[in-house]
Amino acid sequence: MKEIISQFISEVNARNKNEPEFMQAVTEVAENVIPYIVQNDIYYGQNILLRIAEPERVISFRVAWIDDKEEIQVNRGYRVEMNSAIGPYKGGLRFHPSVNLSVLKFLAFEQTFKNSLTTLPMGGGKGGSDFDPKGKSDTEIMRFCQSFMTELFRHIGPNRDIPAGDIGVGSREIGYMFGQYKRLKNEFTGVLTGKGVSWGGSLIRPEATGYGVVYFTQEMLVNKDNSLKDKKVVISGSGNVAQYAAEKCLHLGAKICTMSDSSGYIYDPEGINLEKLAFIMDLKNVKRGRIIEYTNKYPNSEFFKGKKPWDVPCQIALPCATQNELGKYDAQNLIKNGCICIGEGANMPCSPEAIEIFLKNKILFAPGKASNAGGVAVSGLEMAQNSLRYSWSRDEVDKRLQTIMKDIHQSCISFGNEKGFINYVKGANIAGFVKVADAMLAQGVV
Ligand code: NDP
Ligand code: 2IT
Repeated sequence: MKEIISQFISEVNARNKNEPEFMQAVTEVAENVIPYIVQNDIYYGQNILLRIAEPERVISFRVAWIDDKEEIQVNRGYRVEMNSAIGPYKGGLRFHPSVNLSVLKFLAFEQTFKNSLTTLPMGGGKGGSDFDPKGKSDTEIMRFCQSFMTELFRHIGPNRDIPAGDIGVGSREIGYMFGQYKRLKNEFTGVLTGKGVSWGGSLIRPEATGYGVVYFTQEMLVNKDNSLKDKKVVISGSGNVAQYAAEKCLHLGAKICTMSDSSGYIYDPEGINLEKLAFIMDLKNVKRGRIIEYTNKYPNSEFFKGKKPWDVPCQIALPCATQNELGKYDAQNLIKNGCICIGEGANMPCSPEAIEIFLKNKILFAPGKASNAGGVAVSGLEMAQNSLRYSWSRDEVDKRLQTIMKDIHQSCISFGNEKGFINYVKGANIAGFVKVADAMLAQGVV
């Protein structure tokens, strides 16, 4: 079996040289899915995973725009249309200087499996730009978004490809891009999700990823007759996912010890309560400041420059910032300090070595494609509401989100039960694969 897997990895690697993040994502899936394919005749000999690992289409384009000093800037824009077997391409846009094809292909590949897990009819895609929104004025952001959409608009559509937010893309950027799409097409359609509620957005979409991570984490704990109540939680990030993960943890009676940004993390020994979280939300979403400013407002807290929060003792860890932010030594530290459960809010935040340690130690570990699927799931519900030309209440959307997270948890159990230990990585990979593979087989050689 090892040989079949390594042959497959070499073949994919030969076509995708210098794409380490993409290969990391493909390798993890291959290790779980290839043994399943070998045991199941309908998939065997169809090169089905090889087909899934090849994007249906990759679009790359120039984004020229004028900054506030009237200088011309050039960035690169992308859309990776990975898989449309079960629905139109769906996935976020990331604006960050680290964006390249390897990063977007890993995200689009993960998205294909994640979207399949949601039970909703969405294919996989991802896009973005190496544009750095940090320090840019509001008008610079608007000009960039307009220029980006001036090319992207011809590749997307409500039945073709429906982007949304990701790192560096929130409601402000979605607004500017939606406005430009509407001008270019002269059509008001649900072409993006994460829209404002008064112009086609869904209630709960801003909260959905963070809430979903916590619903999934709670499910894992309940399955072990445990809960989040009174647990110490360490969170990385202080953006959209981290903020609402923190909020839901507080609703469920947990204590939040840390949050972070790319400069370092803050530790509050008294816990970050709802009032302090409101300060962080205002700091990050309105003032667009840095997390260190928390320590000026709350002097009992401490800032650890350039550090990640994984050496802070906790029972639950929720990495909600970015890929590969939690490595082997962090995993060892977490376990040593009493951590029993990890829920990935970000996409691929734990390195393969860290995951191996969690699984070896039989720690509850939720991979992002399962635990952070709540965001895209509510995007799917936003698309459904747009098609109906109708809006559901907050409570209705939240209930549907909870049901979807429970269903994903159940799918992971169905495919990942190893003599009582739930291997959520294996469960999510196989469950996500089956639906996409079945659709592709039914549709001929595609
Ligand atoms: P935001 O842009 O709102 O926040 C990102 C946070 O992560 C910020 O605190 C940012 O710090 C930090 N961060 C970003 N890059 C790095 C880095 N290279 N090193 C350290 N810290 C970093 O993004 P989101 O909260 O939306 O996304 C966070 C993660 O969740 C991503 O992995 C994303 O793919 C994933 N995700 C998002 C979903 C969504 O609906 N938004 C859905 C599912 C997954 P700083 O401000 O200093 O850059
Ligand atoms: O990684 C993700 O699932 C997202 N950034 C959300 C995608 C979406 O289409 O809502």
